[in-house]
Amino acid sequence: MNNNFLQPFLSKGKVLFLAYDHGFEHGPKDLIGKSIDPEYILDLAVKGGYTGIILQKGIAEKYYTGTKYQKTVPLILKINGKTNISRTTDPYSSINCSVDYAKKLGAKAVGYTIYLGSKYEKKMFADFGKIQEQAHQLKMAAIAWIYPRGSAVEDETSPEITAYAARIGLELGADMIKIKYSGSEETFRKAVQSAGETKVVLSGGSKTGEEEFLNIVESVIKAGATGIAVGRNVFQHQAPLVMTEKIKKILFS
Ligand code: FBP
Repeated sequence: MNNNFLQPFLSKGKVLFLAYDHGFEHGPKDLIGKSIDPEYILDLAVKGGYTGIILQKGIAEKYYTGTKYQKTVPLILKINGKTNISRTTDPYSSINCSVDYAKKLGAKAVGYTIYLGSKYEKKMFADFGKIQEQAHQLKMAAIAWIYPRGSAVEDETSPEITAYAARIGLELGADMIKIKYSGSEETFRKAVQSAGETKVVLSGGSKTGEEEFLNIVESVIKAGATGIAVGRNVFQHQAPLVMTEKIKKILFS
């Protein structure tokens, strides 16, 4: 069964997502300068030509739904979240929004994080199983953030575990997965192959040097990724729109 649920996010067959759930996941310390203001980020998404924005429920309700932004940038509603205050070795990120409500807020996709290898992975697989079916019934895409993490995981970004994460995405029926960089174009290609018909996007990661980040973007696109979801490497950059243009040049040319 093939579907077209990712269509609203595609531009020339690629996606460029602006991730903005860091206030929840990491706290306001990540939201340097103007990026503390959700409107500033939504303006950046519009001006930068992002093909999707990732928000938690409260920000969508107060700044996105029914506004000019809703007409311009499609929403991926992140429906689970956890903080980094309770630093448990085996993470679980609880659901705080239903798929139904995400649809009401205008989302075209829902996002859900699975911590592969956590002792709670079975609960996350069960959650995502239901979420994926509900999303498809409502003609929305189901996007899985798949981050290997927990006491059983020695190296969260090893080539083997990254390819395994990608395969889990395919087998769970995710339309798209968001995974971390595995260290090289060759190993990322293996992950893309493992994901089969499930589309793969890079999860940006913490702020690095500009050239280093652009090299990673280039390598994942060459490896067959559909695009990237970026947060800190753009909104913590001194010139976010300039950085956005550099990323777009790699992605869309
Ligand atoms: P970045 O591009 O800033 O890394 O954002 C991607 C993202 O997945 C966010 O959606 C999320 O807040 C964060 O990374 C979680 O990263 P981690 O759990 O590794 O701290």
